[in-house]
Amino acid sequence: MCGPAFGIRRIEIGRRKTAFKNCRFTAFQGNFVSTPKVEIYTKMYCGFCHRAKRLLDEKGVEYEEYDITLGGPKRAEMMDRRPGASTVPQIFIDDKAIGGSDDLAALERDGKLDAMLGL
Ligand SMILES: N[C@@H](CCC(=O)N[C@@H](CS)C(=O)NCC(=O)O)C(=O)O
Repeated sequence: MCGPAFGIRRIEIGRRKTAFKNCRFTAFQGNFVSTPKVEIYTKMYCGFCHRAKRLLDEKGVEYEEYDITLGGPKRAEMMDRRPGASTVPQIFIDDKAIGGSDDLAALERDGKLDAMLGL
């Protein structure tokens, strides 16, 4: 959850100093606005992963990609965040589990994705 907090991160918005936690900031017309944090767990040679990333790229959204082709701690982290997940990609927006490529596409089809991405 991205929201005001004390002592985490301090940034000036207009004349107001506000602290936020778990937020990403983007400069916009001289001010900073918060943008959702998008994360995607992927594997090499995964068509569904490419499809999900293409949609995010088309929207001009920045995201953190974690390649778990070889397993490792990031795979364990993904399983922690989405217990029972058996496929990649697994996508998170502001720490909320979205699901995979089909789920992302469904949000887009239903006209809900842009708002979730802060667009
Ligand atoms: N419906 C899922 C399908 C995802 C899927 O089948 N991904 C394949 C890779 S492209 C997968 O994870 N297979 C199992 C594995 O690689 O362990 C989605 O839209 O994300």
